[in-house]
Amino acid sequence: MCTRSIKECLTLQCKSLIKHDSSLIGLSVMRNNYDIKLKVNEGEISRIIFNEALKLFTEYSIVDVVVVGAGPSGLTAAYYLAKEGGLKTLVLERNLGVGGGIRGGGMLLPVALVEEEAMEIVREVKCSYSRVAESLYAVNPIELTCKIAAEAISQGAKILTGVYVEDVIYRVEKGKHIIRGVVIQWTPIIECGWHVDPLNIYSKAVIDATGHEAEIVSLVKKKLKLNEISLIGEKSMWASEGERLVVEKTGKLISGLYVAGMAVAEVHGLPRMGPLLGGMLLSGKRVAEIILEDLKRGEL
Ligand code: 48H
Repeated sequence: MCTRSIKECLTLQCKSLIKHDSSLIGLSVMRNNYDIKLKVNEGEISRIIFNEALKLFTEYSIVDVVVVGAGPSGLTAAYYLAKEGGLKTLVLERNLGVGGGIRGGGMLLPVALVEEEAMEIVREVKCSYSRVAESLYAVNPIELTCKIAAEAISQGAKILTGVYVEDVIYRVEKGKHIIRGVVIQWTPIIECGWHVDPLNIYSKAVIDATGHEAEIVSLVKKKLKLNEISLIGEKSMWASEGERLVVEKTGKLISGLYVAGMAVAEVHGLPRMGPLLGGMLLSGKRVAEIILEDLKRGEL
């Protein structure tokens, strides 16, 4: 008489079936892949994290370019700086995720529009799109910004989130101000209002890609009292002019300080354009190109 329970008999039968039926061997292999066996203890997990992070922070405390803001313009700039120039590029973002203001598409509808002129970038990062009007394409802004971020990282750029840029490093040479990096703090420290002294990232160039606020330009103007920097303030909606001018006016403000994306509109008093992305992408690409030219000319 069989002393096994029905459940035990069924389990045994299934096991022998998996063993003998070759069509089920794949299934048995798949089952094994779910069987995680962690070979380190909890303390070792922390030690590895500390070591890896320390390597990153040590290597990236001196870089070629700091990009402040991981919105569409900052991410695109980082992608081209790393890809075209092989520059040591660090993106600093105060939020926990990347994508900036465009993550919410148009009024939280998950769609943004890109003009033909910027579609090369969309195609290069292998983002999906659909043609919606003449020379105009619809994209999912989360897919696009995540793909630009992933490609920027693949090209060697680093992105740190939860890091707030609260000041800049500067020098004065022959009466001219030069920006030489940024002063950083963890965002939660800023948010809870504690006074904790910050740390610094030294760089040849800093890009203000902080969007509507133009935070870096505005703090440079205020703290260093630089009259040559204008901060006119963004104008109301005029989509086509906003898109055209934001790319045209992208560039250097003073030695070491560059501006891209919506921050350009804030600085130069340009119209806004709503959920259009062509201007942001091309502004990011253009600022990378300008920095690479300045480097080649020995101006950085
Ligand atoms: C660290 C900071 C700091 C700081 C800000 O707003 P963004 O998406 O900026 P852009 O210029 O790449 O793109 C603008 C676009 O999203 C947009 O808003 C458009 C097209 N609007 C048109 C319209 O009509 O309204 O990203 C800027 C990023 C954000 O993620 C901020 O969190 C970050 O910069 N940031 N990061 N330190 N001090 N200040």
